[in-house]
Amino acid sequence: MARQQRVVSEPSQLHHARIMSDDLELFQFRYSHFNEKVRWALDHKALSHRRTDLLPGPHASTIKKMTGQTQTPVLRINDQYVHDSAWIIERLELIFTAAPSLLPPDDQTRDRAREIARHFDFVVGPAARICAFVAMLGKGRDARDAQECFVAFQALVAGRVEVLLEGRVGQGHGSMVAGG
Ligand SMILES: N[C@@H](CCC(=O)N[C@@H](CS)C(=O)NCC(=O)O)C(=O)O
Repeated sequence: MARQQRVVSEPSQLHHARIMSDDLELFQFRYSHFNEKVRWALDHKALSHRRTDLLPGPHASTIKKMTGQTQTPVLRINDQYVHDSAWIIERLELIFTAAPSLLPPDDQTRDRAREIARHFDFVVGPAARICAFVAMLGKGRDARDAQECFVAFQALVAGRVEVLLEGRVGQGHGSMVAGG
């Protein structure tokens, strides 16, 4: 059975009554950059939510019943299921307007932010995954491959991360504490 974990936010961080009354549950893989992006988004907006870990493989039938497809992350907002990290972020922006914004206010900068997000989703994220696999599986000659891989990866990230962190999001799996 999937292990459930609850994220606890300080009441002072919760921005308005709507946030308090909404029931949010993230169905996630713990080790996935798409899932991490949504965890960061929820952290940034200080939205209290529960995280349910799924095991890759058996996850498919659970997620398919909710969304008609098999990819995580999926966010349940009350009785609605939203999948795709980009759509989840757009939805959070639409609903939780009083919480800190995830996207810049003007259209042009917003589009640029979405473009950067796509770059991380489809270029930087998969490159990081390959580096991790090379480093985990490699020995001897492959250790040099891992070094080269990280150098190439750094070039992909250069100049694009400054705006992201600013100390406002959790690291790793966010501010998660064990719970039921
Ligand atoms: N475009 C999607 C991609 C999500 C994705 O690729 N999720 C992977 C984990 S990294 C997944 O759940 N794969 C399992 C599957 O496809 O059944 C998003 O941004 O959420």
